[in-house]
Amino acid sequence: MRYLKVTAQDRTGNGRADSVLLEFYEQVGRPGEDRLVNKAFAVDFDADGKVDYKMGDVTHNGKENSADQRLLYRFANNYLKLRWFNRGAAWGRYLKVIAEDFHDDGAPNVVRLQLHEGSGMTSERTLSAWHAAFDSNNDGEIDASVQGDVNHDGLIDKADEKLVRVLAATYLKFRWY
Ligand SMILES: [Ca+2]
Ligand SMILES: [Ca+2]
Ligand SMILES: [Ca+2]
Ligand SMILES: [Ca+2]
Repeated sequence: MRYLKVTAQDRTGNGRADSVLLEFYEQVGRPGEDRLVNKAFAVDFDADGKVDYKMGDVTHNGKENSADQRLLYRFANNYLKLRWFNRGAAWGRYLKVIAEDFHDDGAPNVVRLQLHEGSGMTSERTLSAWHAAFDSNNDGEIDASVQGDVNHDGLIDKADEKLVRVLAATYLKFRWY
């Protein structure tokens, strides 16, 4: 099974995340033995919510080009809106993204976004919140979602739904499943 781990940090201590690290993992063997296969990162130097620098081959085809840059930019900018980051250089808070293919036809039907806090990737105890987006008819477009307060602003509204859908849709374009 493959999954993406996303960790953001507020290294400058201004209360907003300034870096987003994407780690693409493959689950092999026992929990904790997962293999890190690919990495990408984005930096928002001035913490204005718009990524200023980014690097990584998020489509995993061995080439880094404008498609990677565009996807990474979209994903990281939207991730910043979650406000799920670590103060300083800590790693306890992260998002785990998994796509599942119910029909086993190569096209995922659900993208799960699981917010964790604490150590241990597989432990249910570290799960803090989850959201999910669905592509029920296999056309590659998200058509439904289930979410809570995704952007942590105290409200559950259209903005949360939009955020889950764009993160899930972008994740599907990473083709990490
Ligand atoms: Ca910026
Ligand atoms: Ca690429
Ligand atoms: Ca669909
Ligand atoms: Ca909200």
